[in-house]
This record gives sequence, structure tokens and C-alpha cells, in this order.
Amino acid sequence: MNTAHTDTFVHDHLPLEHLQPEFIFELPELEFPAHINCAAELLDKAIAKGWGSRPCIQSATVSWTYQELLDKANQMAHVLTQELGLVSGNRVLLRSTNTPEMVAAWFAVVKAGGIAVATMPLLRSYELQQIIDKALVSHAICDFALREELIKAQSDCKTQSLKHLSFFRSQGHTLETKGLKAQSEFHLLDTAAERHSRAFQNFESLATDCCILAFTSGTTGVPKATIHSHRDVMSICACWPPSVLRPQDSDVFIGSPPLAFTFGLGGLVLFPMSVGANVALLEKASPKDLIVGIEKYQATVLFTAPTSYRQLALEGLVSPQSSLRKCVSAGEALPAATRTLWREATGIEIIDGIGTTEMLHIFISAKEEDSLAGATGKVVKGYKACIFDDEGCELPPGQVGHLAVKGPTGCRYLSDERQLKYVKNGWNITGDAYLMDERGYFHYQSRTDDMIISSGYNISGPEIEACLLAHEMVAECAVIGEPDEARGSIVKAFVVLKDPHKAGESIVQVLQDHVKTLLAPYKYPRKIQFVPSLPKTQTGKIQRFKLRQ
Ligand code: 3UK
Repeated sequence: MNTAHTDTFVHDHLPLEHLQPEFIFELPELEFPAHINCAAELLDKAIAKGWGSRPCIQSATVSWTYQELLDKANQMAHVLTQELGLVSGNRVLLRSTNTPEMVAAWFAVVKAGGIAVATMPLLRSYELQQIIDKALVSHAICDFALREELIKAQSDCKTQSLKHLSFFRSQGHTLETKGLKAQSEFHLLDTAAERHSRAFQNFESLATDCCILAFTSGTTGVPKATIHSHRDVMSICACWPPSVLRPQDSDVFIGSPPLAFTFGLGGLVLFPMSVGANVALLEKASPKDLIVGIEKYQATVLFTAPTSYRQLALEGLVSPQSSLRKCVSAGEALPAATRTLWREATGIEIIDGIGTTEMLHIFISAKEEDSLAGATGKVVKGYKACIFDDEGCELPPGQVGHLAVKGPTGCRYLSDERQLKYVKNGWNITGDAYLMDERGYFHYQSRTDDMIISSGYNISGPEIEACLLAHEMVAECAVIGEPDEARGSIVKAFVVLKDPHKAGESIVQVLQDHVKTLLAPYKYPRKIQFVPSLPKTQTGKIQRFKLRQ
């Protein structure tokens, strides 16, 4: 395979051809020309379609039209190529909360032929350092307020690859800089951008050239970088949104996932922009922030995690009169009880969808009218999915096994042996235990390595969680297997009660009986521990591994 990039680092570290997944492009909408730059497709073409004066992106401080976003991105692209020496294929780290400036920077990088490496704002210098060293990052664009950990990572990193830092939103912070370094030592992106032309000649990338390195939000081990191309970005815009989400140009998107999480990048940038819609970005997105934002921006499409939907509904924060019309849940299994609570609170049926960083976005999902409580949905148009046994043979409907998927996107880790684990015989193996029913609905069981084996029974933690969540006293819960001499493992539940004062032996009994009446008795949690809250990642996933420790 070829590349148009000058800096061929990522291209040189692609997995070998025979270790890559099979890519399928059977739909006519997935036929892309050999040269395509996704930033040009999503932004420059938006202007060509006459959307220039439409509102594109807003936040607490700014509101930009499509034309304004294009102007900013073009000016930043000039800064990158003319002042900071960026050449195509260079990796540019982005560090910010969800802001319009970060989106402009993302487009600037991709327009210039760079590779965007978005990072979560809460990462500390050690984590940033791992990313810089792994991706040989040469440039970084950073919110001035988040500079310290990045500066530390730059000086500590082994490869010393990071040569150019540029900061934005720096005007309000000039006083702060005095104690740290002379202000002139910082390259200020906002100030620099103003000096440049609003017109920019986009880099003519091959459709297959990398434009994103997305680091996995995986909970253990060294972070993995997944490689995604311009074609991958265009493919996810062509599959799930038109077939399942069905957004309109009048929609206002809002949500909690960070833009460094591909769920957020798709849901809050790529998908709204592909239809000429508007997005409201929130720098903080707790359930309370979300509600304030939905009201303020009259948001119509919400992207967030199951625990967030549950909290919004339980705390009575959302009403049927809200402006919302579409609600998307991903990142974790959506418990049936949460789906019901949300429908009762808002009248809206949640669109659940499983996606992974490796696949870039959602590949199993269902539109509102096809949704089935307890199931994630059916395979999304453009993708194929099936269930394999441990030997890699396809299982018939009704049997639990490994979820396998292929489509226009797929897993390509940057020089990582774990490629062999994720891709087998051309299929992407997500590490999830699923069953497919006779009608083609996929039912999530657990992560394959989280399956609880107790006295020889295979028990799915999330199934018990879903059952406990259906009890009126339970606010949140997580179920794990605890090592046990006699049984191998026993089922243990961590429970957050709606009223923490009620915690006690009698409630343990009540909850155990509740599970025993709804599920096979061997599945009931032999241990229940009441906790004030559950540990979660920035992507909204419950950290069961922490509870296991
Ligand atoms: C789990 C789900 C059940 C599952 C993601 C939408 O979550 C995303 O990517 P990650 O790489 O994690 C992937 C893993 O998360 N998962 C995600 N969604 C669901 N399990 N039901 C769901 N609906 O274990 C999967 O393997 O962080 C989600 C879009 C883009 C994404 N990157």
C-alpha cells in the first residue's frame, strides 16, 4: 500500500497486510475516490453546499458558523505548516476539554495532512508521555490552562520527539504565566492564527492515509494506538447516522463523551457536520451540566453513557417537555431498567449502540422503533457480525460466544502485538461475549475476560446488574467475580442505594431474594457491599477491575 505522506512513520508501522482485518465496501455510498481529505469533505464542502452561514458549533464563550469554523481551521493550518514546520504525516497531540478551538485545531491538523492525536484533558504527564513516545508526536496544540502536565511530559519523554508546543485560549491567562516562564516563550496559537490567510490549500491525501491515531480507553496495559484513515472517517458518517440515527440539519447535538474518545468525535463533530447540523460543546458534562446545556441550547440529540441516562432520570432532572428528540447510549451495555426509566421520564426510546475505538464507531445498534430491551440491536448497514466459539467457528443463534465484526472500518494498531488478538481470519474480535438471537438481535453478556465462572456455571455480571437495577432501591451497581476456594468465583455486587441510610443486612436479603425470583438461583450475588459511588472512566465505563482489587 501507498501513502502521500512525507513523514511515513505511521505508514511504516501499520500491521502487516495479512494481520489486518478484511475491509468490506459493498455499499455504493462507501465507494470513495483514491484521493480524499475528510476535513475538506466535512468542512470545505459544507460551504460549497451553501451551509456557510449556518450555526455549526457553539460553547459557553463562542458561536461559530460553518464559514467561521473553516476560517479558523484554515488560519491554524497555516500556523502549523508555515510557523511550526508541520509536514504531512506528522503526529499532532491535541489537549483540551470539548471546545470549538479543539475542533478547529482538529480540522487544521487534518487539512494540513497531519495526524490528530486527541487526548483526554484529565491525563497526567506520565500518560501523555506514553502517548508521545508511542506515536512519536512532533507537535502539540494545548489549552493554555492545561499546559503544565504537557510541558512536564515533553521534558520527561524518552524519545524527545515533541518539538513544537502551541497554546490556545491564552489571552485571559497572561498574568498567570509570569511565575512560570516569560510569556514570550510560549507560542500562542490564537494570536498567530490571526496573521494568516483564511484560505488554505488542503493536503491531497490518499483516502487510505492515516488522519487519526485514537488511543484506546482500555483499562489495563500499555495504551494502544488505533490507526484510522480519511476513508474510515467518511465511512462511519455514511453507515450508522443515516441508517439508525437519522439526524436532520435542524438538530442541535450535545453530549458528554470527550472528543478524544471516538464516540465523542463522531457524535459531537463528524455526524452533526455531515448533515449541516449544529453542536453545543460542554467543557464539563456531569448529568447536571448536561441538563443545563440541553435547556440552554435547546439540544435535540444527546450522546452520553448509560449511567448518565440513569442518573438524569432518577434525579428527575429531565422532563418530557425537554427539547430532546434523539438519545444515544454507548460505551457500556444499556440495562433494560435504564431504557425503561428514560422512556418513562421523557417518552424517548434510547438508541443503544456498541462501538469500539478499533472500529472507530458504532456497528451494532437499532433505531428507536426496532429497539429491543436488553439487546444492543442488529448489525449496522455496511457491517457484518457473527458469534464465534473459542476455536473461531461460527455459532448458531442462541449460543454465547465471541463477537466478531467486519466492515469498512477495522482494527489496525500502530506496531502492537495485540493486533494478533483483536484480528483473527480477517474478523475483528472485540473481546465481548454476545449471543445473536433468531431475529438477528445481538445480546451483550459481558467482556469475555469478565465472565464469572462459579461452580462451573458461566455467569454474566451485567445480567445481574440489570436485574439489581430493576429494584426500586438501587441507584447504581456493578457485579464482579470474587475468588472463592470452594466455587472458584462467587458473584459479588457493589450497590449504591438511592437512600444510603437504608444500607444493612436486611436490604442485602431483600436484594438477594429479588435476584433469585428473576434469575436462576445460582446467579444471585452471595456478597453485597454497599458503596457511596462506583469508580468510572472519563468515557463513562464502570471500572470493574478496580472493584476486583
Ligand atoms: C463496550 C459496549 C455493550 C464493549 C465506543 C461507541 O466504547 C467505545 O469504545 P471503547 O474502545 O470500548 C469498546 C468496548 O466498550 N461497549 C461499548 N458500547 C457498548 N458494551 N453495549 C454497548 N452499547 O465492551 C466494547 O468492546 O472505549 C462506543 C462509539 C465509539 C466508541 N469508541
